[in-house]
Amino acid sequence: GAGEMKDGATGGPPKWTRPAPSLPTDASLYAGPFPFYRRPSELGCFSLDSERRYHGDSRALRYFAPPPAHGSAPDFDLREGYPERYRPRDEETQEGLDHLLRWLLEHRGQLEGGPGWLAGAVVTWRGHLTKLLTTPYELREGWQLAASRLQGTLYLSEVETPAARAQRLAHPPFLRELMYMGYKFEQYMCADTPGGSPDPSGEVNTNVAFCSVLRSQLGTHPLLFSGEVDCTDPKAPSTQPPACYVELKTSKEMHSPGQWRSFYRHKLLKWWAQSFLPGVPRVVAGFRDPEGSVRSLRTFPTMEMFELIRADREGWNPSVCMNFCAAFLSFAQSTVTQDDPRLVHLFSWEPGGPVTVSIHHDAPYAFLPTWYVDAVTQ
Ligand code: 0WD
Ligand code: CA
Repeated sequence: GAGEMKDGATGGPPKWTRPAPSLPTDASLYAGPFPFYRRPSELGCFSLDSERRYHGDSRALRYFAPPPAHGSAPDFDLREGYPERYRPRDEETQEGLDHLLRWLLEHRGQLEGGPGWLAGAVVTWRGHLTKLLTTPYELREGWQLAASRLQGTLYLSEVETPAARAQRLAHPPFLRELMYMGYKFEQYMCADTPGGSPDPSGEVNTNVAFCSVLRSQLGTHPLLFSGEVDCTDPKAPSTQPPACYVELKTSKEMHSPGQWRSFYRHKLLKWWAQSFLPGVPRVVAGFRDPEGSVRSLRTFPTMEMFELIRADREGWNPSVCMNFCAAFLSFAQSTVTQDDPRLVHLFSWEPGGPVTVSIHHDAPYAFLPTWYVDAVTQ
């Protein structure tokens, strides 16, 4: 683009310098028709076990086992077992894209889309894309995404911001318990076998994860991403993933229209973005009372969430989310021009400002592991 005129304080001739590239995030700039988004298809999956070891199969997949629909109201004590039966994942271990890269290394020879498909794609976690989708509406938490290009493919890996790290280390005990409660809800709602019954007597170990690997495309950007899936519904109309997957959430019970409004404006946006990306068709929410017991369940079909906020002038719009994400991917693709796994373009965003870029070499920002780089470059 055109340069910016810089007037030297010492006088003399004006110098033309290139403005630092940045991307605005104002929602008003991204209104307009919903962009092309290819129906997500599952390419494969992997599991992480109770010691966070990788397995190239679905052993960690659980089965949706809700209480009978016409029975009595649920009464799931989400605090039960805390803290003695809680095995939280070590969050100091920054895994970056490692598990996804391991899957990719083992499957890159059999990818659909034809030769060269991967070279034109963006590879990342679903959770990173969720943050991009919600950016035009986010007022509190910024993010940083590290980007590197290798053999054409653009890899995006989140970097914990200093503010997020400080917040995590200062987590008050009640927040740790609240995190536990989310996982405990999964234990009340899932069985280990299709048609089995939940067993809430065991440990809650958040090292365990089942991850789906998906292919999609946003606008002109082919995508390969992976996301953690809570469970599959053996009774779903379609048993074909991702249509059989169910996302589980907990939230506070609501009592007034104002509380529902606020829930639709803020939480439902995040739930929609997270499940829409991989094509997970429904979110089942458990609403907990002040004592931490789930007293009611409600299913939110992903494709119906926007209806709940459409009439709200201060609500969110899926088109804005997707158009912004597409604009970010174009911005990243045109910013990262060099193919070099040791070069990192760090995209940073804080609420109220634009996305900015800084350039780094090697540690601590480089995130593509040598075992991966060496294997794909031979
Ligand atoms: O290294 C990193 N910077 C990150 C790693 C950031 C985000 C996620 N991850 C890991 C997760 O642990 C997970 O195994 O990547 C895997 C897949 O992530 P995703 O599906 O892309 O992440 P996201 O959509 O943000 O979260 C999905 C679920 C969460 O469900 P809820 O209902 O809470 O949104 O993954 C779980 C959690 O169940 N999860 C985590 N579990 C343990 N530790 C974490 C975490 N830090 N983050 C998400
Ligand atoms: Ca969940």
